[in-house]
Amino acid sequence: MPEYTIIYFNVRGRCEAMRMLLADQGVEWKEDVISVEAWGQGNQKAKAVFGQLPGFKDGDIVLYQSNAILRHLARKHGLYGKQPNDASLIDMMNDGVEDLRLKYIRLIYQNYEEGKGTYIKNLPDELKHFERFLSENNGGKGFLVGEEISFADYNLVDLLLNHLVLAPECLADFPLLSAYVERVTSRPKIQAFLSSDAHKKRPINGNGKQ
Ligand code: 6SG
Repeated sequence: MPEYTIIYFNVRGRCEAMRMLLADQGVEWKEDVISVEAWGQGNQKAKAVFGQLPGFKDGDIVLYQSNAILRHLARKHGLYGKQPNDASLIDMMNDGVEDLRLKYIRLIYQNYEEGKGTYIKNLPDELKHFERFLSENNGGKGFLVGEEISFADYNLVDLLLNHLVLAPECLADFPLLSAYVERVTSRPKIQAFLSSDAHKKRPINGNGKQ
């Protein structure tokens, strides 16, 4: 019996990074899929701490807030760095990923048609920060922080994969980020997850835009 349950809509959205993390760690989980109709009835929303999903059940606790869930899993599965300052650097990078994710979500849900061109034009100014930070750790040949994968890596790679759908050429001028996405997504368990129906058949976003 899997001890973990993801409670979310049938989208990749704010849960695909945690799914990649769990798959890569060889951990099983259950999906409690909430339909738009069920959500509209309001009971689930009333139960959720901030009236939103995802929720995440781990034994006796139910957590909300996707980044708190990622951090919870990182603490439990050793994905929060090894050296004294690693956790702080990993937090910093994850906050940077969240800032870009919010811009992406705003584009997708609020401004897709009018905003897409400008968003793509400005994307290099967002991505360059990640490219530079990556270059400073082992010449960009490893992970964001330290020598092992962290929850921020899963979160960044998931967001970059979404951007490669939005703008297939967006990493062309970022050799380190391109190689990093390739390296992380070719980890055998991630590759298996990404080629499964559980990933491929789940829409990226809730409104059909991508
Ligand atoms: C939406 O914003 O999925 N939660 C979303 N929407 C429903 O009533 N800071 C936290 C976090 O990091 C943000 C949570 C997030 O966890 S995520 C939520 O709960 C609400 O507010 C994006 C997502 N979208 C899928 C969904 C939302 C709108 C359209 C499709 C559910 C299906 C249709 C309407 C509601 Fe729907």
